[in-house]
Amino acid sequence: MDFELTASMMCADYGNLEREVKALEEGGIDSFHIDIMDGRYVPNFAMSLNDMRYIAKTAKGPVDVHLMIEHPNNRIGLFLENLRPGDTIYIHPEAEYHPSTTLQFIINAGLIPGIAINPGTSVETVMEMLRIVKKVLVMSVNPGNAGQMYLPYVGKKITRLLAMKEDMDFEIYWDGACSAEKILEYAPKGVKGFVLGTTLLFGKDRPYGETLQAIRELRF
Ligand code: S6P
Ligand code: MG
Repeated sequence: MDFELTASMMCADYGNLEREVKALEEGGIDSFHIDIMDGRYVPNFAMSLNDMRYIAKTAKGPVDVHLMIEHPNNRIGLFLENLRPGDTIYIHPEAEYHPSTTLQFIINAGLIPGIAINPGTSVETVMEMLRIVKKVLVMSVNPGNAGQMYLPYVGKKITRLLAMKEDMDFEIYWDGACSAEKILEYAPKGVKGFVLGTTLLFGKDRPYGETLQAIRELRF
């Protein structure tokens, strides 16, 4: 089955970032998920612009930058100039007055435009942006922290988005509390990728390669 696995790097060992990137790549990760927070849009700080720069430069594969910041439009250039075609930037539409302008900057820079949809954000409020973006990151936890519980009401929204994705030409990615059970349930339905954090990948005393292989070998 064709699905992507992305490592949530805010859950990685910061003391050994280079080793972490290498171990994940050798273990078969498809891409790196970089959570950028400003302490305002969400009540936390995670990775910084410099962390993103370092990982984007060190990694062979693509990076997905998840901006949990107010008014990303004001700062989008800082991210665009440090990324490459094939990399993705997700913004939260409710964090910007004119999110379609920000998305257009991302498109013009040759990167992949995405939106992240909070558990409490409905499909209706982002409908027009679904026509612009290539990726939709569905948050199954409230944004701001790793290690949270899955919010079951998000499942209905994923089902709706799955029914729209062909016509509107976007792919769906899962972010938050991603377990093997969720991959087993949602990969066959058409969710394209899964962000792996503390639930499945990090802090397990198990080599990343083994975990990733076990996920690829899940019996659907
Ligand atoms: C949350 C962030 C996510 C987390 C991820 C961690 O604000 O956007 O990307 O890092 O959810 O995974 P887990 O398995 O610890 O929830
Ligand atoms: Mg994220």
